[in-house]
Amino acid sequence: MKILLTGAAGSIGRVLIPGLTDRGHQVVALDRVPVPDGFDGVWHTVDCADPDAVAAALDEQPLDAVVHLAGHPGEASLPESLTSHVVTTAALLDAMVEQQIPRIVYASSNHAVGRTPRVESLGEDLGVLTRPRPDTFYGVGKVAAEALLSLYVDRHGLDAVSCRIGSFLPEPETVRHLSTWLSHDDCVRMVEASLTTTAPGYAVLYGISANTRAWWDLAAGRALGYEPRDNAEEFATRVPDRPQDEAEAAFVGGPFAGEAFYRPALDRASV
Ligand code: 15L
Repeated sequence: MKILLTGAAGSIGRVLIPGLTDRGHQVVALDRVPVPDGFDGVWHTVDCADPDAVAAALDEQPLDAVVHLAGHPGEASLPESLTSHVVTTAALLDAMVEQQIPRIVYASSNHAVGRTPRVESLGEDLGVLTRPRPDTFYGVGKVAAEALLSLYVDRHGLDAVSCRIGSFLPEPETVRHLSTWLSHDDCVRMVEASLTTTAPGYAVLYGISANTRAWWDLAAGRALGYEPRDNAEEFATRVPDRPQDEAEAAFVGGPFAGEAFYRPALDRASV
């Protein structure tokens, strides 16, 4: 497949570009930062929040799909979060409709449901039908971007898969990560399955590895062909206990659900 990948310079992009290329896909990179030294493919330096620039970049080559990773990976004000996650997704979707690009795989986040108390899901992993329950304005942005994808699927017949990614890291570093970890190799498997599964319409999956202590249900991902092979448990003896582990297990979003992340939605000039 020929795939346009946004957020190419980010941590997930830097893993997916070689990972998808090794699996025979042709990746066109897009990021707002200039092409890094040594990159030898096609790179568009574009801010995804600029609809004209996005449309022009997508128009430069025929594409089979978009993988949308671009967006600030942490908490910000509500307007910043909406621009980073919703406006960028809208710019891509409008260009995809115009240019008849049929599929998008979206890097959503576990923080779309991060305020779900762990106690409610004990004994039963959280499924994709649970209500959106963001833990931050970041999570609100992800929920809203997922809603926008669903609208474009219904209106225009696109295929869209929202991958609610857990903790994408080379290896788990905290006790929470033993539940939420997504390995680099499993991330490539997840995105490839989302790109190639037959006619998903609008679908959601949890982007985690096959962790023994998983909090989220992998059934929806498996139904789309995502078969994770790694397990955070292999690293458990290397993960130190920390005083905040218990608090981080209260809500599935971990620290993002805590009071340290409470802030006003809007920045005011007078404050
Ligand atoms: C995410 O979605 C964030 O981008 C990342 O910073 C981590 O907080 C991760 O989730 C996580 O939940 O560990």
